[in-house]
Amino acid sequence: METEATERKKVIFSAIQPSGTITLGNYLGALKNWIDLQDDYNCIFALADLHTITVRQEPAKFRHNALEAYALLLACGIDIEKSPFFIQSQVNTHAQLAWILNCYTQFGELQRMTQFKDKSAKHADNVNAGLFTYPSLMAADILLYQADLVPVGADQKQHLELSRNIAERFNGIYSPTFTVPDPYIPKQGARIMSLQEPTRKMSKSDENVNAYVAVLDKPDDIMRKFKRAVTDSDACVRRAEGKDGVNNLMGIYSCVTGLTDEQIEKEFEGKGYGDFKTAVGEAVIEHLRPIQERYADFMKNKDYMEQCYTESAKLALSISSRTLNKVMKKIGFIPKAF
Ligand code: ATP
Ligand code: LTN
Repeated sequence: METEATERKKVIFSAIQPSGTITLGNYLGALKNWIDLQDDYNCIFALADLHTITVRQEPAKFRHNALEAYALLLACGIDIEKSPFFIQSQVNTHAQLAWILNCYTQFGELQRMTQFKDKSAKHADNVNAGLFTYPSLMAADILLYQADLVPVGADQKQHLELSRNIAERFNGIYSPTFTVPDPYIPKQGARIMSLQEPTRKMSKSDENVNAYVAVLDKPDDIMRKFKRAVTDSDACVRRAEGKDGVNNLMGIYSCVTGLTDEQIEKEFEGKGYGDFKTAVGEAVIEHLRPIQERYADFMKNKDYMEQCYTESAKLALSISSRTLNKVMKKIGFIPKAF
């Protein structure tokens, strides 16, 4: 066996669906962390577009959303020299391993997934088998790269737990094949709430556009949404139980300025919510400005993007094929002779 001179960096895998516009919640809660992880880990990122068709998509819009999400993630700071960032549907091993893992996943396990229950209630007219087996595709995404850690939000924890169970089951039936992934909990985990109903998370599928800020929203719209944000009648900028709206605005302000709660409370001592909301709006606009500019540049340079996702897909295919071949051999499929 070869001994490695330097300790191997841990592998991180994560993905996001191109299912619509990317919100400030997605950015501060997930994407910003991805960017910060790139130096310390071997990161592999993907646009999980196969997952997206569990909900019916209009082809032109779907294509646009995927390209927009790809450009935006590059603009946020994914550096493909460090971290391959590919499009899931372009790497065939994902759908192949997902089928195999479906045969090592129990019906009852999938039935217990809360996201399946929620989404099937929401899209009652299209409760397709893909929506049901979505977690085994997610397990395939992760296990193909032998990921040690997976940064996920609270809503995806149950799916990650299932990925671990599938990996352990397969390893137990055959022999160690998959790394069993752990969730990665960021040091500073931001959970951004709706600007209109601050007890609910900010979500891009909210029917009320004032409830979320999209990373690509125009400055005027961002300011308008913050000015309309729901607060309380206490009229004092401080973090306290029950002040969900203000707590959320403080959280957002802290994420984009790096200020602590105490510093924020001090800055707005004796000032009203009007001043505070304007300051939050301005800080968010300034934080997003360079991202929006880079996004516009990438969208003008589609050839460059094509090069990025193609190179990344080639690399992803070569890494993931090693795992898939191992799996197929263990199960007893006849090896390909071509
Ligand atoms: P949907 O409205 O379709 O549920 P969403 O906006 O909630 O979409 P997802 O695509 O489910 O977003 O999530 C993408 C990533 O962003 C996940 O890692 C998720 O945990 C994170 N995320 C989503 N919303 C928030 C939020 N409000 N605060 C922090 N992180 C979030
Ligand atoms: N299901 C996730 C996106 C996703 C993912 C993954 C996240 C697909 N495959 C693998 C982490 C690891 C979502 O909807 N947020």
